[in-house]
Amino acid sequence: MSEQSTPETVEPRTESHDPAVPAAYAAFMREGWGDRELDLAVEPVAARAAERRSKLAATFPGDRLVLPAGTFKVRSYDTDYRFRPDTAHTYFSGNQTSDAVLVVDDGESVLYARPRSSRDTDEFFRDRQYGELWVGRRPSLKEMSDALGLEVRHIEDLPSFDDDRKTRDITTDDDLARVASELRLVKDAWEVEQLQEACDITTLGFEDSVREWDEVLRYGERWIEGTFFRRARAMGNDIGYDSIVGGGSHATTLHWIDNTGPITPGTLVLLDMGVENRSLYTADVTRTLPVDGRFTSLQRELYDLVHAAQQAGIEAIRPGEPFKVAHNAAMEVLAHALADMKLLPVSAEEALDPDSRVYARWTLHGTSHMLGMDVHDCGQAAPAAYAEGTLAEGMVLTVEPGLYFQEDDLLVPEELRGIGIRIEDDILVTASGYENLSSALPRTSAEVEAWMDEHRR
Ligand SMILES: [Mn+2]
Repeated sequence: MSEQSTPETVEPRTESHDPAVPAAYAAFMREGWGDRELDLAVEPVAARAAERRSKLAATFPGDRLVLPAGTFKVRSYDTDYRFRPDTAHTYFSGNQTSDAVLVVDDGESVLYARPRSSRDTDEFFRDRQYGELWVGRRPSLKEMSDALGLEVRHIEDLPSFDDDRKTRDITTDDDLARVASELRLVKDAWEVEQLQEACDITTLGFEDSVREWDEVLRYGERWIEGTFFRRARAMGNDIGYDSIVGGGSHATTLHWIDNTGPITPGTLVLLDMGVENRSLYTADVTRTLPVDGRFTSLQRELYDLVHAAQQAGIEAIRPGEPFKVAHNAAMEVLAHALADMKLLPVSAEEALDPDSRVYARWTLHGTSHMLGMDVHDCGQAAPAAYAEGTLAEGMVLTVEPGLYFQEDDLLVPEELRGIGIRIEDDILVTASGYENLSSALPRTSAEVEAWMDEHRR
């Protein structure tokens, strides 16, 4: 299974401005290189990935299952985004390199992968996408096999699978995508450690942002986005999703990822940011901070309402409860609060009727989603296993209620317009209840103020 025998079947990916490569240069480049194949130890994820593949194969006996990692996506012309493998591919293989395809064939697994460039072709010194001298060394087939505990073959040897056997490709087969999602619903102890690490690095990223508050005031939302990203790259793999930095009324835009606005004294700033760790597990945390370090009395009143709703949602979590239990508990609090504020056109009870939901004009979204290697994890699970299902020990979900008063909402008093507040934590379902994995960040209004005092220079 040596890649040395692979024929030169693909033209190197070059650019029109690259200098010519005369035969003499090409020939000279191909000789005189030492072989530096590494001895790699098996990675911790390998045994788990093998167990996961067994479960997956057992669900589809006799079928051939195909799970691609995906490839680079163009940002503009010949500039690509940083590669991040498909979650299901990595969950079932452990592999994080691009362009690989995991094939589980009646229980036997092979990873077809693109290895380091051989020195028998021009790829290693001419190819801008995969060439070792351009983008760095990819692992060899043997290195990948050793690290992942899997048989690994060259991607160019991937068969066409045009026989009579049933082949399911996860990118087109809904049943395979569904089962792959459902198998990820319950996290094992190692996965919980990964999520805890992601939350801990996320905490540092939030602290970094507050520590640089003078720069935040000078440069606005962009500074927080950049500051958090620096921590994510330094200690994790990346951010798990585009950071949402909503200063002032931008906080009422649920997925404000432009992050181009100012941070203005007297207002709030909503930060929804999560680090993806190097095993690709992500946190998803939101805090809403007073720019001045102190909430105004109105801001505090609204903040405390959202906190009370979140607390009710978190405390409702235990195994056997419906997935929606946190949402329902939080909405109960917020609907009554909105009724007390005389904003609802009907009573809180009437508004909470599933056929009404008029209170949601100001709460907008559900409070919870599963969390794991995807920020919206397990999204292809059947409703019966997820949104309509029950919580089980080992599941990790967010609880993130919010109140949003749009700038142009004529149905609320002027003083509320342009205020958005969300508080979000990452909650592990334990045998007896729950554990908050992101509890290192402050949540009550008093704790938030003390924490800002502590970290602001
Ligand atoms: Mn979330």
